[in-house]
Amino acid sequence: MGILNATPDSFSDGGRFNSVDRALAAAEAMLEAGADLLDIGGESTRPGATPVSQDEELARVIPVIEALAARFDCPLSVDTSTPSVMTRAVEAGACLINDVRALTRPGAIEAAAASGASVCVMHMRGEPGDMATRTDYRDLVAEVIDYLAARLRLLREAGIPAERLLVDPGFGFAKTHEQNLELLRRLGELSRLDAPVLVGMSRKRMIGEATGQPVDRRAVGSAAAALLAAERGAAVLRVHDVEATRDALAVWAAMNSA
Ligand code: 9MG
Repeated sequence: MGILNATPDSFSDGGRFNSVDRALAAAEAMLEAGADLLDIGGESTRPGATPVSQDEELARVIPVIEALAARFDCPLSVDTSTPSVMTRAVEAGACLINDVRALTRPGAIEAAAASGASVCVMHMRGEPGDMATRTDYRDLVAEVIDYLAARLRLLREAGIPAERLLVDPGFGFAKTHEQNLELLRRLGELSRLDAPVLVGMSRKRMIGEATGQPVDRRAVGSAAAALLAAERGAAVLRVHDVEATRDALAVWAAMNSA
């Protein structure tokens, strides 16, 4: 899953991709590099990022999804927590709703269920602005699994079929560096949820802390983390650096088939 930010304040692309033409060019490059799916978001989840209004989010995301759907035959995902954006994005061509707030906003479950799209629910505590202070867990992995299991139950009860649901443990969301590493080490335990696991560690602080590299030099560390996640059963890898990730996975696949 290639990350396509339609946000002027995105921490890792510097806002270079906030026009439709630039989004198309970035999408083409990611697809050539081997992306199977593109995730388009109009609001940064980085702590301290400026919140955007619903109208602004729609204006950023919908033209990009429409243009991508017209140009490429590639599944599209919308990264949003806003019900109206979910509805409009699916009408425009998205087939997956990627919600870091796990459909907790009022009306989100109804919008997602009515859209017919698949849904990825992520574990987080609080909001990006306060999540750094909410890292006290008794058993991190057990609590992440319990939270995701409860969301899956609720969404199935709301009429979203199990085969349309994905889960994400939320690397970097209300987790310390050590907790992120524990989550990665124990990622295989999420198989208990019986849903495909999506992970996003690309260029995040946990990669910076492990490698000592600034955000624009984290491609190798991010690819290593993606490979470790894939080995532990992750089905979808949300990444900025598609080529580096594909190469890391190709080495693993070659070893497995030798
Ligand atoms: C939007 N976004 C930022 N980080 C993410 C992550 O780790 N997972 C998912 N599903 N979305 C994310």
